[in-house]
Amino acid sequence: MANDGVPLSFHDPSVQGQVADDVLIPPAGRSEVVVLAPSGASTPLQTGCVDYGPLGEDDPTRDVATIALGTPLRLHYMPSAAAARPKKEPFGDIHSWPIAAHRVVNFSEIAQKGKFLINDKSYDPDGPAMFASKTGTVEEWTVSNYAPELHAFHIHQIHFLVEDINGVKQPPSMWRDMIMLPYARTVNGKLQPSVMHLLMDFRDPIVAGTFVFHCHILPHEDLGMMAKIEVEGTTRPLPTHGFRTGFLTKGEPAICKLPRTFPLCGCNKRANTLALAGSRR
Ligand SMILES: [Cu+2]
Repeated sequence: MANDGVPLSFHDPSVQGQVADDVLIPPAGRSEVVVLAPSGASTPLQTGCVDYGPLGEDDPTRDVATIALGTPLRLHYMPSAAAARPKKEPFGDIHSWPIAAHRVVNFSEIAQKGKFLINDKSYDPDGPAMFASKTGTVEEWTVSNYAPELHAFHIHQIHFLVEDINGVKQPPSMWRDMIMLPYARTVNGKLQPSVMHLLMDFRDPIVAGTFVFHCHILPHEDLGMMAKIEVEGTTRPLPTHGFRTGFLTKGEPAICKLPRTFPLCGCNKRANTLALAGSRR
């Protein structure tokens, strides 16, 4: 039904869901699914074998839980069809927006030295942001993996639409904030990085400040595979003081008075929300 908190119908309401026997969930990814009850008395929920590449760790199939059927639950409440109807992409079709910037993001590593890099740089918490972007815009990022193992691209604050992976066009339901980067392969003695194109959605006025994008395989992140992005809001106040109000229409400049008034941690979206809730009292 949904991935990373975004319903499959977010872009196209006619998409009501997908039927699948298994779902690839990256580290820190989220999927919402309805499971048909298994027929047996108890059934294992398994994490399947994932090929992490020649340099990656083995990740074999194993049970993570056992599902045992009990007495059928009687559902006392189900939302109405109208209430359950998913909201459509609030800023309109992302494809209809101009691309404000094209950026290249290369994941690589120097395995012998234990270095994990983005654009040949190791994360420096005191260093400048790698990219400067603007609230109210859409950017296209070309993200490549030059390492012979999987990495997991994640960005705080926003979602992105995956356009293609290694040249294969992706469905319009591919809104994520987590995506596995296929590992690089060596073909005829030449390293071939994986490549994907992402439409990065900075249109929400609440998206502003300095935050990070990184590999969500945590040892990689901790060894440097992380970078900062600084998203500049505008100082013009929101039309109303509400949170997630005044959605932008196409061409309207982004408006947010919040970006620099709160500590710029990686999760200032939540900090902003809490601060707004507090200010209403
Ligand atoms: Cu990684």
